[in-house]
Amino acid sequence: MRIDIITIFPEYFAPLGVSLIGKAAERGDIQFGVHDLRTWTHDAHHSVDDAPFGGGPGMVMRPEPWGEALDALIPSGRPARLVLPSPAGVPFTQETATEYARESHLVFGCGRYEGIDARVAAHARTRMPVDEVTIGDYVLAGGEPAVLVMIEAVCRLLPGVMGNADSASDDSFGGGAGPMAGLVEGPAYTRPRVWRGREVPPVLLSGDHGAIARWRRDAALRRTAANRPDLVARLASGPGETATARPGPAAAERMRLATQLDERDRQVLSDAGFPLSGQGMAH
Ligand code: JAH
Repeated sequence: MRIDIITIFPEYFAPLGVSLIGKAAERGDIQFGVHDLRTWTHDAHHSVDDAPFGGGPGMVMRPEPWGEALDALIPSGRPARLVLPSPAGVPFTQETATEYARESHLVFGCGRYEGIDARVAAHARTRMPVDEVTIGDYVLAGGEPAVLVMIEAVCRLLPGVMGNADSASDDSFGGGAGPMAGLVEGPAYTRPRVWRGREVPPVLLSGDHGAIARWRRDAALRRTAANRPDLVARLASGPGETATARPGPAAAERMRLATQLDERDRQVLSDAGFPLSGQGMAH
């Protein structure tokens, strides 16, 4: 996979040389290009921003350097996706990461100030897919940390990048169609069996794989109920119950998740303070 990054702070991306992603880059499994946007300025001050039309606070990134950068980095006729982090974007999720991991060329554009002149994304959309994405509901000073986050989430899914090939597939949100789909991970334990008077749950030492799987699912359900009521709402409701702006894959996903809740799951959730209405459910 090739990944290009356009930023006014190239030094911000030094961490891409570290750890498993750094090793993958050394092997050539990922090719990174980190580019200073000021390369494509022509004035003496290498200016990248200007005052907003219509007034208001702050500055906006000028379109001309962005246009030249994208022209230089994205060959026409070869597939590439442009990703622009923005607090106004669509949520970047594990599903987005799996889609990006299938791409051959990702280009990340890091905005600063009040964002990039909107004509840059509009023009780029005539050439390639362009995603404006958010990694969460908070405002950063620029897109750089969001790009590091997305690169980590995508690259750990590439074949051969992670040390353990199957640990990428069944962790929190990674379960896809697996038994833990829609749940966060439960707690994990290692040696010693007793630490500061605290024992590892005995079922994990029992060798009873069925009992261990059921215990882990109960623990995951309880932790999801405590920490992520939004995820429990998706698990517990069928496709007809949650209002959405427009019908889409979300409805089918909720149906699949809802039908995966068995009677024991419903009891665990009920005990955790989520009485399930039964509305629109099979039982
Ligand atoms: C802030 C350009 N979803 C996190 C996120 C992503 C990008 C930005 N903020 C938050 C941002 C200022 C300028 C992008």
